[in-house]
Amino acid sequence: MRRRLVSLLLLVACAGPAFAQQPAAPDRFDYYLLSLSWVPAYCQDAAHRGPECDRGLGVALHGLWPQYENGGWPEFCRRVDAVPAPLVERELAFMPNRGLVEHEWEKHGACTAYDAQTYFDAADRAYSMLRFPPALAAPREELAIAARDLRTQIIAANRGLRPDMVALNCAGTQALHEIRVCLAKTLAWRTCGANVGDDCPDMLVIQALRGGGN
Ligand code: U2P
Repeated sequence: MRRRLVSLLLLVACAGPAFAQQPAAPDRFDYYLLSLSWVPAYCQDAAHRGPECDRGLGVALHGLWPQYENGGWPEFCRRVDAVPAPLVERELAFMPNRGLVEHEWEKHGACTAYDAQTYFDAADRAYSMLRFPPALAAPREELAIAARDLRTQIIAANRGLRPDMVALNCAGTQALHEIRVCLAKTLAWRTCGANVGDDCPDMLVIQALRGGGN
């Protein structure tokens, strides 16, 4: 009896807080976080340098992430087949490289009830709904901008989008890394849930585009 109680307590302790990232049954989530990368910021980091850094990408699709209302997200919810090659090629119009397409499907897409085609159709649609403001059009030089002003520009460029639906992510630096937008399962923009917010300083920098631009 005593041993059973100890096992039970261990089980509860290992389960961790409610917002921990953990495998879960697919389609048990509340909303999506659409994550868009500012590619020049990633390419600044030697660890991320790859051929995608010569594609002149600005805002690229990082992923469409299932989220929990109270914070956190499920990940790697089920085993999935590889993304069909033609679909990977199609996604390169939105995403920086093949590895990311596969990774996002395995980690986040697997937590939807969709197959890869339907998941990426949804991700592409969510990406295509957004318009990008002048600050992100094609900066040829590094641009310093107040986070508040960038947010205002993003809202102004997208009718119906509100400040509490958008989070600016600087990955612990001064530089814009990601713009994240919250969406309902229907893909309509919605207010973000817990623990989704800005992590940028008041003044941030937007790194210059290299090459062509998008
Ligand atoms: O933010 C750093 C990395 O954590 C993962 N992340 C973050 C927020 C969230 O809501 N969901 C989530 O998965 C991302 O990991 P990735 O998909 O790149 O493996 C994000 O890059």
